[in-house]
Amino acid sequence: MGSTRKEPVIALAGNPNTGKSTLFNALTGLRQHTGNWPGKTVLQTKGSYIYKGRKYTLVDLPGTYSLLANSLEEQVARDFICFGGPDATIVVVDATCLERNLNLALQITEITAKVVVCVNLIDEARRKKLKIDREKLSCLLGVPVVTTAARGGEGLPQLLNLVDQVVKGEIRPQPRLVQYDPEVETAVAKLVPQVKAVLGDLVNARWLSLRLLEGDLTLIEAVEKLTGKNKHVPCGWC
Ligand SMILES: Nc1nc2c(ncn2[C@@H]2O[C@H](COP(=O)(O)OP(=O)(O)OP(=O)(O)O)[C@@H](O)[C@H]2O)c(=O)[nH]1
Ligand SMILES: [Mg+2]
Repeated sequence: MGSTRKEPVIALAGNPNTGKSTLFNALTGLRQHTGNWPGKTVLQTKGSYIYKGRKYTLVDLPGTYSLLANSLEEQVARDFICFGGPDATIVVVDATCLERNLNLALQITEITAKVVVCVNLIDEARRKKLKIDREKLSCLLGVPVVTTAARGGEGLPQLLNLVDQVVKGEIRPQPRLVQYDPEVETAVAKLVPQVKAVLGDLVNARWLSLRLLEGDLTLIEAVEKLTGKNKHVPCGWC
């Protein structure tokens, strides 16, 4: 994939109600605008922030529990992460129900390694006497993890610093990928070279192979557009 844009684009993903918009507002302030995702009735919110003299664009994705494209929102979030070429993706998870939230985090790290996990609502977790072992979580996921309380601004400088480092390649996350049953892995191993032959680096070949095995029709459609005349899927950014 890779991007030639001067201004890095950061996607903000996460389950509903995890504080994505609170974080988005805290980072972008008044520098934001809304519209619809092209051809969809789903609201699109984009904004920008400056970090170390560099302008970053932030895209607040719809809250989703998965990226399996069961709803318009899931499709929008998936297509942006998959085809929109964000320079990094922040996955906002709820510190008070981490396990449920990590499902989406794992799905996203299957698509892209350029991920920072933001464990938000850490103040709520503290109140409930829950302790988050940030380093262990980071080690288990293979991506940087930061704890935040977006409503009070706690942890935001650390988050911006990690995002900046991932964008610049100073941190190269190495997500621990889910290993599936041998039958699935054998099929994936056969498909990956064929996907790469057609799409090159445009899409993560392992992830796409898994989805093709599932028979995900929305994705086949998206890939057809990608390989079509314009080699481009409207991602809302362009
Ligand atoms: N205590 C606490 N509350 C927070 C924090 N971040 C967000 N909230 C609250 O959590 C609620 C949901 O926040 P939103 O920012 O709307 O969540 P969202 O992820 O954008 O939700 P969707 O757009 O529906 O997916 C709001 O009432 C926020 O004020 C935080 O760090 N601590
Ligand atoms: Mg929101």
